[in-house]
Amino acid sequence: MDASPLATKAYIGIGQIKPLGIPVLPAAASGCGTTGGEGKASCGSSGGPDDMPAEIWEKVKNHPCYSEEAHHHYARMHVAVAPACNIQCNYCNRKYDCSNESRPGVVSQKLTPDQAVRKVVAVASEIPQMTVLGIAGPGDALANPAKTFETFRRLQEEAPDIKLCLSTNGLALPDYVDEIARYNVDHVTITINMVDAAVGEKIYPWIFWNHRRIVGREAAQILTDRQLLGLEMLTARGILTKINSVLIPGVNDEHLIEVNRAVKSRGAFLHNIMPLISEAEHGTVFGLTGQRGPSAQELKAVQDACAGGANLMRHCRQCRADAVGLLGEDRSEEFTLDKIAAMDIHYDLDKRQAYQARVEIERQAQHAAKQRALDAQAGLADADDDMKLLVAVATQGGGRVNEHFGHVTEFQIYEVSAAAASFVGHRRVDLYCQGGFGEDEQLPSIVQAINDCHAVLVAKIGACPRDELAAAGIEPVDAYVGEFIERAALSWFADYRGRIASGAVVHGPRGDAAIRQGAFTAAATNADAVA
Ligand code: CLF
Ligand code: SF4
Repeated sequence: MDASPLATKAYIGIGQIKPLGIPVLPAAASGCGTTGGEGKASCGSSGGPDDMPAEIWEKVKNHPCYSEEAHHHYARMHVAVAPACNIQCNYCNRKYDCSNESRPGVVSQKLTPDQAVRKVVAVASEIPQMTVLGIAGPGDALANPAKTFETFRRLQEEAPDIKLCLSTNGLALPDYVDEIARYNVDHVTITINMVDAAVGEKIYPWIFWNHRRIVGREAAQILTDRQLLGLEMLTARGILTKINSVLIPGVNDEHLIEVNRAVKSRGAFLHNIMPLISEAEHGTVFGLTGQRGPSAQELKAVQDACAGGANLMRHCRQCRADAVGLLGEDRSEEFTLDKIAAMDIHYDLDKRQAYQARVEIERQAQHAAKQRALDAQAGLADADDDMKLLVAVATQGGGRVNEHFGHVTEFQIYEVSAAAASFVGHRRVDLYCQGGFGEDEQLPSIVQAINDCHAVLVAKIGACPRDELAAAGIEPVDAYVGEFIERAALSWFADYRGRIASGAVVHGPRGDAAIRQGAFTAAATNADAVA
């Protein structure tokens, strides 16, 4: 398991938001495994609008990507109006979605701005907690400026309460910052995989810029210069920026620590380090040349090494360019053009706001209840206990242990010590329960996905998976049904420490875990659905 010695701030939660323009602190020279220690772990953090500038709170509180807590309550959608791209990434095949922002799968339907606006209004009517509209491909939003900005312009008029979000590779960004500001696009994601052209030429074979195709190191140099300039320009205008970086083992893994420093110094609000998705059947250069994606341990090591720099996002689902719904779910099939045409669409702003007010009350109640549960546990920890380990959690929401093992398509992973339990990521798995019976062939891949964990906290688990997990050294735990996750993890940890002390268990390190290729979609409940 990861041996990072200090608590990390795993994600941005309420109360962990820093204003823009904070000075750069030089990262410790020891690189991987170092940590900033700039704040408490997420567990036990209080939070709310009092903890940050009001204008930043307003921008992030309902954005599922910019606030880990918000993603349990609020949804986003993408409209695929941007098919063209102005660069080539070695992890992308033009026949597929942009791998930066989506799992490699063909976009179902490319949309005109007209169709896109109708779709957004339809979704907003049906899903009142949908608060953010993003344009994230399937190519590059700013390589298709007319369609992108026409969509934003119309939406500002027709659905003024929806936040606008844009994702770009950054090459054209400096040319469009004024336009982005004009349409009140609150959030911009730039995919920055390197700040050194020697690294960049291994990722980007060419760019198309100033009417010509440029290759090699020159191309990478122009790209990095444009990305960083665009970031600085957005920061100067107070537009929140998120940097996505694709972790490519052996190419940019340790270099991402430098990327993190570079983007933080330019005011980036959030850094999202994502695993490379690479399979030969995707037809990408990396897929065809056998470039692998990172293991779970490799991903966490780089993320941990960046802790203390720009705030880290760890709940990204690498969603499709036409995704609809909460992160981790995809309801796009409910909103095809045919189905939208048959809908009676009525955009009711009051109804949306009333619904969101109820969501907010529930969210605050959950937050307060969790805080009370954790406060009750405070002070029980042994201050000298520096052991840290990972647990997997089966949850269907509400921040509680409340899902059956067999129904899980995504485990949440928490790092737990005597003092804190922090969300550090998620692991997609194929469903074990297949309509009344357990699919034992799935078990090895599920074990592989959480193989770095010492325990799995579930609401219920059958005898067969229980035995297989135990044989693999992962303790199945169903003693905390309905408990808040952090409290359950801390209680289990205290119990585990007690059993080590009494000799009832022998503690040992865990191994690495595999990251399942491809993002979860609704269809992924069928094992065949995702490549
Ligand atoms: Fe979409 Fe991206 Fe906006 Fe979010 S996604 S354009 S910032 S609304 Fe979010 Fe999806 Fe990860 Fe992107 S989970 S891939 S980070
Ligand atoms: Fe593909 Fe996106 Fe890279 Fe363009 S920026 S090549 S669409 S991954």
